[in-house]
Order: sequence, then structure tokens, then C-alpha cells
Amino acid sequence: MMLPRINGTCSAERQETPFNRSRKRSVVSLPVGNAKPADLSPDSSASDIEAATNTSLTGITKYRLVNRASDRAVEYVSGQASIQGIKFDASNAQVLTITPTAAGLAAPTGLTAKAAGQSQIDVTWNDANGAASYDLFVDGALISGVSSPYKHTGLDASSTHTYQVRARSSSGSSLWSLPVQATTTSGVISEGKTATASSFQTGNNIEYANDGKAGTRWAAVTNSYPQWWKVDLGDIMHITKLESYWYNSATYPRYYQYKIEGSNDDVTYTTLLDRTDNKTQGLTTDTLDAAFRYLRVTVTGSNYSGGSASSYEFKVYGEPVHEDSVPAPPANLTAKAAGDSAIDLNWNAVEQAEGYSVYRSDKADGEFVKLNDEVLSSTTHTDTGLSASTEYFYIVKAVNAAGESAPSDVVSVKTDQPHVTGINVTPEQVELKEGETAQLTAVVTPVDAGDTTIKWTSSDTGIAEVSDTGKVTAKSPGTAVITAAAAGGEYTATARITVLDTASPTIVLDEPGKLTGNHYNVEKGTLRVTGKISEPGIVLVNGVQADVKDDLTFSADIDLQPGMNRIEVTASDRAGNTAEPVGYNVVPSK
Ligand SMILES: [Ca+2]
Repeated sequence: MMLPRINGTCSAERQETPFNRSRKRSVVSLPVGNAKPADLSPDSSASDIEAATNTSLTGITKYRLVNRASDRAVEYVSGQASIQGIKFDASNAQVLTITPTAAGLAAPTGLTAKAAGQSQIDVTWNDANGAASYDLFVDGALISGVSSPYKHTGLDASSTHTYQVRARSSSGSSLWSLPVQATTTSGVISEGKTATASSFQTGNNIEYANDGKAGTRWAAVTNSYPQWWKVDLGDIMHITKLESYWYNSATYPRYYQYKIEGSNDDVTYTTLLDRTDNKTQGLTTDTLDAAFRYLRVTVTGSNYSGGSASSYEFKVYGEPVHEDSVPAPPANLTAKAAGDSAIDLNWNAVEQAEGYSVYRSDKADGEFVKLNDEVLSSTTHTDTGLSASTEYFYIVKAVNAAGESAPSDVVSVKTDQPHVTGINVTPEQVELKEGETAQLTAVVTPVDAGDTTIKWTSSDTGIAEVSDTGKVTAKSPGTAVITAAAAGGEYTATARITVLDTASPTIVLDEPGKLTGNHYNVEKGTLRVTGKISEPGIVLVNGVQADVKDDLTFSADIDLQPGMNRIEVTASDRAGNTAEPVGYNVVPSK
């Protein structure tokens, strides 16, 4: 058995649960506290529910009970009562919540629902004192922010609909009114209306084609064509369909060719549909979408030349021409930052709306400017091209042919702080000796970027390590690239770290000539001093900078003096490590 579900946290806004008709017929016994058990259903009257559940509760004089399982809100007023709990069966205890109603706000009176044709019901009620807006409970669904008259549109022909209304103010809502129902019309708008024809046979009169009787028919007086039959609908009507129940005969089967015309002055007729190619016998059904007072069927011919134009019934379907009312404003508008330059908006769909317009302002009470050139069809919108770290205000209006609704509530949200658009690291190149440290500095742009987190990495931590703050420690000779990454790696900058050794270079000198005792004998004039160093660096020969090749050989030309000359070579590497001087003596020839 399906039980009515009445939760402890019910609120009016949560009543949109589609109602299950099978529940409506469930009748349950509700023994409550010391109260007398009673049979109640979701359709029970307020007084029945009160009688069954009434126990005293100090301080609360009015409350409502919302049965979310029913197709309508069940509400009641009590002088002093309260519901503490309802036991639906032995194993299923449910707690009901009592919600104090808005003080002094009475349920609207005079709720009336009236069919306005086959697809619309007009719902009206009297204004309630102190009401800021109204909610309707329509066929089990809550529709907020409506006003009287409310036009419930898009309905099926001959369908029945249920309505309740309540008033809302800033302090809450009133009780729901008692429900009212209305049924849309069948849609036949021609029956019994004044009909005329080009001719008729006595006994097959003109009005027999719209008398609602299947066995009576209109027939033209002769088998000459064309013949016409027309009806005055009494007012301009929105015509949606024509059903023609043509005469037929088993002996002489036939179809009729015809056209459907409309007029407002009974003088000028407009062709709505040309069926002069029709070959269907019996019932023909034609869909139409036009607004006219007169509808004429002109029969242009038949495949059976011996018979006259004849129809049992012409059924014209339609309804009064409705003037649209503006829709209710959208509810539940939310705004959420989508980065530093965009905001996502979201709202509830509005019945009767054909679309929506979004407005923005830079302050809550500022001038709201419409953002969309064309009506938006969805219930979401992303506003782009905005400034970072800036608060924006929005309203949304629902739109239909009658115009725009009242604005939704104003919402506001701030765009995110600016996103990083670049990064720079200084210095770009650093030379360090093993064990030395250097501080790198990374700066992101723009300066007011929201997330300035920087991740430091080294291409070779064996050569140089880098800390989370950009401090580099030289580990061993070589070259490493330090990378600073911002925005999760989207932007990077690098510094090149060269780690130099601490060992001095060594120098090997070539022998310049023949060694005699403590000197070499060389040619007089200029001596080319050559040799090789163990690593790149600067070589000085007697204070003169030598030419050092890529293969680390070097040479320097020294002008010799007569007698003993001392040649002394020193070298220093890029780290500034200086070699012990080496040298030799030379004596030039005379
Ligand atoms: Ca008839």
C-alpha cells in the first residue's frame, strides 16, 4: 500500500513533487496521541484533519499542514492545536511539521477557474490585504509570483485542472485557498451556430450539417458544382481544425473536392486550405491555424457526377482568440563567477514564457541594461567580457508575446581576481661555485593576479637545487635550468645556472728550445710561448694575455731581451681559481 508521505521538513517550496493519483484514494487510520482515531485521506477536509490530530500546543494559534503526497496542499487553521505525530501504520511513524502562517495574511478569496476555450483556463482571485505576490498550486505543481488573472495555457481539450492560491508577503505566506477546478472545452465551436449554404434539398437542410447529429445531413439541391456551406461562429475565433463527415454511398462511392475559406465580413474570403485534390471518402480531417468569424466549405466537385454535395456534419474546432498576459518573473536566479571575466546565470523556467531577457547593473539599485539582443530560449546565460574582481548585479525577466514579466529578484556576484597572464624570473643567468647560493625572483603579471603560486623546479638537482622560494644552491659543476611555473604550469620562465668548480687549472708548457742547464736556448727577437691549460680560463704570459683556443692550447708572443729572460705563465678559470705559476728561463741567441 502506498502511504501518504508527510515529512517533518515540508515547506511550500518543496511541493513540486509530481503527485501520484494512486495515493489520492488511499485512506489511512490516524490515531494520534489521545485524539480520537479517524479515517483521513489527502482529500479530507481541514476540519476532519483538525479533529483527528488536534492536541494543544501553547503559543501557536495558526498553522498549516502540507501533504506532499496529494495533488494539493491540505491546510487548516486551529485555535490552539498542534500535531505532534501521526502513525500511519505499526512500523511507519511520521512526524509532521507545523509552520506558523504569516501573521495577518489571509488566504485570497474568490478563487475562480473558468475555461477559455479548448486550451486555456483563466484563474482569478481577489487581492488579499498585505499580499506582495501570489503562488498558485496548479495540478500539483507550485508556480510562484503569479497575479490575477492567471491564464493557464497550452492545455488539452476537455482536460480538467485544479488550482489553489495563497498570498505571500515578506513575513511568509498565507494559507492555501480551497481548491477549484475547471475543464477546458471540447473545442467544437460550430455546433448550432447560424449556417447558410448555396442551396439545399428539403429534408437535408443546411443546419443539419452542424446539429451535432450523425444521422442528419445537408445536401445541395442539384449535382451542379460548386456548392458551398458556411457557418457564422459569432465572433472571430482561433480555428484549429475542421472535421468533415462527407456523405457516401455503398452503391455509388464518392469523395468530394473542396476548399476551406475564412472571412470576418462574410464578403471577402481567404482560402485556408485547398483540398480540390481530395480523394478520401467519408471523414476528412484538416488542421488549421487561423482566426476568422466565418468558415466556408466550398465543394468544387466529386468523382460521382450523379450526386450532389452533401455532408453529415462539419465540425469546426477552435477557441476564442487569447490575448497573452505577461508571464511570471523567473524564480531562483543564481549567479556564479566563471573566472575573472565571466559570470554564469541560472534560473527556473517560467510557464507561459517564450524566452528570457537578462539585465545587468553595476549596483543593486542602479540602471539595469539588457544584455541580449534576441530573446534567450534557455534558462542559463553566461555574461562574458567582464572586469576581474568586480561585483555585478543581475535580474532576469520572462518574455512572451504580451511583453516582459516583472523582474526577478536581484542577484549579485563578484568576478574572480585576475588570472596570471605572464611570469618573469631574474636574474636570467647565474654563475655559482659549488656550495654557493643565489636568490631568484619570480614576478607574475598582472600584479593583482589572484593565484600567484609559483612552483620552482630544477632540470638537474645534482647540479643545482632550488627551494620553494627560489633560492638556488650550487651542488656540482655543470649547467642547470631553473623553471618558475605559474597558473598551474600555464606560464613559465627560466634562469640558467652555471656551477663552477673550486679546483685550480693546471698549466703544461711546451719546451721552447734546447735545454742547457737552467735555461733554454732560443732564437733572438720574439719568442712564441705555447702550452695547454686544463680548463677554460685566462692565461697570462709575463702579464700578457695569451690567446686560448677551444682545445685549451694557448700561445703568446714575448719580446726577448738580451741575456737571461724569465718566462712565467699563470692561469685562472672562470670560477677565479688561479693556477700556481709555472715558467722557464730562456737565453736568446746573439
Ligand atoms: Ca448532422
